[in-house]
Amino acid sequence: MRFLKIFYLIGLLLIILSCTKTEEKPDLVVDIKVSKNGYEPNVITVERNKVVLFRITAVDEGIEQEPNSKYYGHCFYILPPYDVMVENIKNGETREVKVKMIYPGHHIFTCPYCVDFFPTKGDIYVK
Ligand SMILES: [Cu+2]
Repeated sequence: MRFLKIFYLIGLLLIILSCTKTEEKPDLVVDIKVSKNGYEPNVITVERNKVVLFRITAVDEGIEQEPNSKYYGHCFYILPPYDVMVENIKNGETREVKVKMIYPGHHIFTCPYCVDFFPTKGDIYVK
């Protein structure tokens, strides 16, 4: 019973430590536009451990035309280990997310809604 408690606490701690979304003050702002032509810019280079405020603006409706459809709009999804998702960014809308860039190396961001049809894919290099 006591062992289970310890495992539970370790698990909880790992979840907290691996959380890359943050409420800390941003060190820099990165503005990104997303459309059927992809992300602009689609290559982003940041320094490790900086807090980045990503501001993502959708400039078209994405794969679906109907604003009430499930896959209307675009996403900004940074793949694991970041695993940060901003969904349903509607045409003309700007959404924000703050991420602490704790994992070095090459990471990919994409729009799972429409990446099979449009070049909505980009690279983040954390130095
Ligand atoms: Cu999309």
